[in-house]
Amino acid sequence: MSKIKNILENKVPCKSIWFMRQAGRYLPEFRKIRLENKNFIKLCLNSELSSEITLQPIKRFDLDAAIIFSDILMVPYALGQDVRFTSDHGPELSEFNPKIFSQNTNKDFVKKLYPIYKAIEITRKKLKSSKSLISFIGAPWTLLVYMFGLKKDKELVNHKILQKKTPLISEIMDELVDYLCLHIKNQIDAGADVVQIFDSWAGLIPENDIIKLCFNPSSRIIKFCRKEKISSICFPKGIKDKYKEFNNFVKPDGINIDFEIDPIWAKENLKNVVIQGGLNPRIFREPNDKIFKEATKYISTFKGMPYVFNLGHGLLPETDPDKVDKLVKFYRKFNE
Ligand code: 1CP
Repeated sequence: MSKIKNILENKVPCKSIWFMRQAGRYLPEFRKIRLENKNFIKLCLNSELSSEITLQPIKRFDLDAAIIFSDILMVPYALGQDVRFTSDHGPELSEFNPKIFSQNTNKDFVKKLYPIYKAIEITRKKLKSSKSLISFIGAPWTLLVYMFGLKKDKELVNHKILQKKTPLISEIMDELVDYLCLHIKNQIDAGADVVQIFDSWAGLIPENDIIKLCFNPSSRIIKFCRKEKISSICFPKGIKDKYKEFNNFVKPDGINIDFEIDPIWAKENLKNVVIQGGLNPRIFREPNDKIFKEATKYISTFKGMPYVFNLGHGLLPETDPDKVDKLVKFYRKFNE
């Protein structure tokens, strides 16, 4: 059993480290492949290259988990929306069409995503059994933000648009949960041993809607994982002290805290769950001693507990890989 699955399943205080968004943008070896593969969706659907990119950070830093190289927006793509990645504006999706959405079938959905499952299969064969292979999905709300174009820059579009679209959003959300569970199951069957659920835009949800748009759909997904004996980690980024209510309501195996959450508060308030992450990825802009000092805060707060060392959001594109390497070495030495 992989170290991280063991921590999640058996709540053992075992040392482990990986980073969100570890495979990609900041690595020169990724950028080289990316330069030769201008179409990002096609790159995600190239199983051999996806596997190679997944393993790049493992080769460099010998981390305890690999996260499969793919994207949360592969699901809207598989459900019939055009998805384009532009370097200046982030992802751009064609307008949501309810008619196209309703014509989707499980069979077509799985067929379109099959190269991801193949990439997982290839990668699992190349990874040591002690290393976890993490699969992921975007949480329904975060996917809907992209699918319906609900976000302009860092803010939610105005409440009127959201309210007008709410009945359709609720309807789509229910169906989306079913597709996401299917995608989780297929990734696990292909060889992944954990699923992480990224709700990167949970912090944008108006207070009155958080149960409907975040807690309920996440809870349905976690119930599915529990029924299928799949280890899960939720990341409801930006919901501040509602992390506690989220954890009590959704009950995932693991919860990734974001960098706004005080680790001591997390230790006191997030019970019956494995805590992961927290360190601000912006810390890599600082000199090494400051990085180590900040990392020590998390390591010592969660000492003796089943904690997975990670960040409070993904590695930023401008991160210096050498600093990541130094932090991994510091973490290993600290825990010797
Ligand atoms: O232009 C490029 O080279 C593409 C950059 C890129 C990469 C490397 C995108 C576009 N996605 C990815 C891979 C990716 N995305 C992974 C696998 C690699 C890894 O984690 O190691 C994962 C897990 C994601 C998840 C993802 N995609 C999230 C959730 C996590 C988060 O950072 O909040 C979100 C919101 C997306 C959407 C997305 N995909 C890509 C972009 C530019 C965006 C918008 C958000 C962003 O700027 O990251």
